[in-house]
Amino acid sequence: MPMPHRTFAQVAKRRLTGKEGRERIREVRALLEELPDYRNGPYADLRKWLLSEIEESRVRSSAVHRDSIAVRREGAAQIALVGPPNVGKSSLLQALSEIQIKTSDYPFTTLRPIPALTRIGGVLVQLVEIPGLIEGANEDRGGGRALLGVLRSADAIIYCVRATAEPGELRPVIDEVTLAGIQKPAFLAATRADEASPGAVERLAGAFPDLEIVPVSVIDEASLDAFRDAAWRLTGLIRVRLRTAAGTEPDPIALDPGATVTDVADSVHHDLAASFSGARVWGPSARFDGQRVGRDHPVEDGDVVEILI
Ligand SMILES: Nc1nc2c(ncn2[C@@H]2O[C@H](COP(=O)(O)OP(=O)(O)OP(=O)(O)O)[C@@H](O)[C@H]2O)c(=O)[nH]1
Ligand SMILES: [Mg+2]
Repeated sequence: MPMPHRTFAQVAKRRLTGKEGRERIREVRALLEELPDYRNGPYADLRKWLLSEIEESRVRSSAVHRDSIAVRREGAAQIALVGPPNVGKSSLLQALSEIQIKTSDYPFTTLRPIPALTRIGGVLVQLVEIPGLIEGANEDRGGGRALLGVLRSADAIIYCVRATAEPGELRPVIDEVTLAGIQKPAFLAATRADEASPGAVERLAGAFPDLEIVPVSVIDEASLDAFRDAAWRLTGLIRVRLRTAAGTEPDPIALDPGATVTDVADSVHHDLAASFSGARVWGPSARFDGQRVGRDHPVEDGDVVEILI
């Protein structure tokens, strides 16, 4: 006695739920094997439906493949800038880096993610403008899935909205990111702050109590510095400078928190990490200037380290 066709349809749907691509096709094939081989009637309809599922899964997976966008990682961390159109994301990237990007007073000037390297306290960090993330992105509206994919691989997110905006303008963006299950360190940049009337930033802060608000304007250098500092804090990285016979290196090394002097030596050269005998340390992790430490001594943000061979 075969399973009643209605039960079979229910079981089939349950078994296909949440499966995509090759896995879905394999499951469909297994179901086809189990299906009674009638030429007509409800079982034949089920067969037709399952066969069409194979074809549709194929089309969907090739579409997902084509639509994914890879942004080549550069620098110590990758931070995505996301927000409604026309809030000044490209202008910010321009003000913070060397690149020339198209900006304009129209929405959707930027159509693809644009990376730009910015130097924060001597360390290069990659900022990526994510254009046009709109309501329905999770259903791929506006090519949203690929954009969410870029956000997913970033280390942190900066939400951007005009300081004068109604909070409702940013809400759909945050909702789509949340719906996609993406959770990253984040803050909210209140952009074009020079246009804002007093109280505007406080209003945004009230609407988004969970996010630190950083007001920023491309014509206010001090606000750009504060933006850089906040972006650096999002990375969670620490900065350590090397001291050599020639003096202290101007550009720091970026390391994960918890790094030791061995990691510092390793960033200079793998061989050095294998052979060095210890280090001298100045700064927050040292009990006194020039303290002699062993290979496993943990460094802290702001340390200066001399590797001893
Ligand atoms: N007053 C003022 N205007 C700004 C500021 N930043 C950007 N703008 C203006 O805002 C408009 C939009 O800037 P874009 O940088 O293109 O904005 P976007 O968010 O990249 O826009 P899309 O890529 O089109 O979504 C332009 O006319 C800029 O000149 C700012 O800090 N102050
Ligand atoms: Mg833009």
